[in-house]
Amino acid sequence: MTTTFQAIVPTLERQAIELPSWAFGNSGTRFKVFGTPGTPRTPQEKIADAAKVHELTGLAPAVALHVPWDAVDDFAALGAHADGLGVRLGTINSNTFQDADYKFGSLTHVDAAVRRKAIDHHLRCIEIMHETGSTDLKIWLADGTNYPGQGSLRSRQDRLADSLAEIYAALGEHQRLVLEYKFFEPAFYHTDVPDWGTSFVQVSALGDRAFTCLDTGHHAPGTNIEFIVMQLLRLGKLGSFDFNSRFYADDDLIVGAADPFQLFRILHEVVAGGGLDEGSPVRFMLDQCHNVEEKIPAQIRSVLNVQEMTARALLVDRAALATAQQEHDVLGANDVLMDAFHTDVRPALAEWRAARGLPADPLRAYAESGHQRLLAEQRTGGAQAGWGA
Ligand code: PSV
Ligand code: MN
Ligand code: MN
Repeated sequence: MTTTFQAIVPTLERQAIELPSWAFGNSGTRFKVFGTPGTPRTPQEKIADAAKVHELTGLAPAVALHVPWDAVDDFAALGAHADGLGVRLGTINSNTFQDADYKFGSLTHVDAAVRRKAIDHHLRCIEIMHETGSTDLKIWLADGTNYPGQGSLRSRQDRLADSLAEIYAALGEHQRLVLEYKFFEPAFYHTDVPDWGTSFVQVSALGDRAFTCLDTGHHAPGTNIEFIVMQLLRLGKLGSFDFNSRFYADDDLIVGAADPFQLFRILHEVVAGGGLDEGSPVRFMLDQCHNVEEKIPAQIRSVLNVQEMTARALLVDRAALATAQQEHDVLGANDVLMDAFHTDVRPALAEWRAARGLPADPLRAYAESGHQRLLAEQRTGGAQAGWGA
């Protein structure tokens, strides 16, 4: 291995992973939402929990909000609250899937009045972005149908394009739109933005400040996600990641928990495609919902997992890999990748953290701090995350 840990430190120093506010609320399945003591009751408390993750890891300087799950009267004041805690407000996620009017779609709906309402919701999100200084509007649509013939696939796509164009036109100069895709759920026959290709087609029609968001849990089992990462980077349209992991469907589990090797392969393509270079358009975010585990340690575990796999991906000996590929050295090329994947970077990262005044072991520091106990005593009647709320 010719790349040293020292050589990758400048890139690691730049790494920032945005946390979703909804990860800190109680969430669950359609069977049961189990409460966890100490769960935040307000957006302010969710931000405080996210700030704790940043304080212990130095990795998570921003918190993504979900509108209207994070409803406050004064978003500028919420931004000031975040600043005071050492973090900032990040991506604004819109929500067009819980209002009864959206039963048959939102931005794709056949009825112009419903489309108007959904577009107006996004225009309100853009106003909020101006108040919070957020740069990204993330759109994930639940739109789709359950049965063949239920809707016109093509007309829905045309209406989506028109709705997105109106939203895009309202963006400020420094704001971006990222369109997330998901192959099914809650619609089961078709989803209006099911795959990266559809997202790519739609955002390409909008302009330079529209990108695709890749949620790692939103693909059919067996999909080669790192190939999609490579392709979107190659096309300059990878705007952001929603990291999480899954065993079956959109499980939203701790990133790197189900398939650490896949996370490594994804980050290898990110590094190879310049996604971690200065000025790269790629933003990193978690999109997780913790059902039974404590939320703050779960987010700490997740950002550390992303950092560990990033370090391993950065350690890939790219010159040796290029030579092996050129020479059709199949096993040699694979060895170069696997050498990096099998490198235990945890001791070096712990040392590096300590040198920056961070706890060498953030999870242990959190457990020993007694913070969770304190939260459980202080907070009663914690709020549920948006799902099922
Ligand atoms: C629904 O699948 C989802 O998990 C999407 O991934 C969004 O990013 C998230 O909810 C928040 O709206
Ligand atoms: Mn997502
Ligand atoms: Mn999802």
